[in-house]
Amino acid sequence: MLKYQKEFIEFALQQDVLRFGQFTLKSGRVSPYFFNAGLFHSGAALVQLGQSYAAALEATGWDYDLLFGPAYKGITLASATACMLAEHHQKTTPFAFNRKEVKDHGEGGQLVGASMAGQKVVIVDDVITAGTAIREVLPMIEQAGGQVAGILLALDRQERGQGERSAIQEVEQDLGIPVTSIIAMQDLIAYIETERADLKQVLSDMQAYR
Ligand code: OMP
Repeated sequence: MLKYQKEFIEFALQQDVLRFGQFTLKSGRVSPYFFNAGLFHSGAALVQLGQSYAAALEATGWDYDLLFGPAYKGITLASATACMLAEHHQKTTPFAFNRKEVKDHGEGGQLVGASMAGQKVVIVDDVITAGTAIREVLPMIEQAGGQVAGILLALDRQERGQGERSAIQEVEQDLGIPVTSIIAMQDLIAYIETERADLKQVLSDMQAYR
């Protein structure tokens, strides 16, 4: 595990973003942990979160032009990442996001921010479980003339998608889109195993769920 990954896990625990217990997911699965990126809700938290996303994106070496944040949570995630790419990596990265409701007055439309036409786009989102949310976003980018160059996540839950493979494998193999994340479930398990002797029950619940 890399230093920024360990720091990210500790930060998420400290902010209550990462919690252990019993949670029903969007997919209907009952999970022993939940990651709520909406609880990164201070300027200081967004700075740290943006730094972690920027570090994970830099580690990929992907060729991209623009970040896209799916409404609602992705909007702050993509903005924070763009800020930290500028601050720490000297990159003037444009970003765009969507509205959930189409605006029929003023500038109108569903997309806000930099134009995606002819651009290689990295989607910045919080979590992929079964892959439903991310699949809804892809047509929007294509219709705007963008080409999806990758998906950047905070957490890869490493769960089954629509079939036998993991949701991420499905996206990578079927859609040809690379996916990266700041941490994956295996990092969480490794962290608890090595750093948190006090969380024995959580560890066995996590291993059983995995
Ligand atoms: P899928 O659409 O099944 O990939 O689930 C992704 C979405 O589930 C995320 O965008 C969240 O809205 C939500 N989610 C979390 O935020 N954190 C979790 O730990 C798990 C989920 C989830 O419901 O699976």
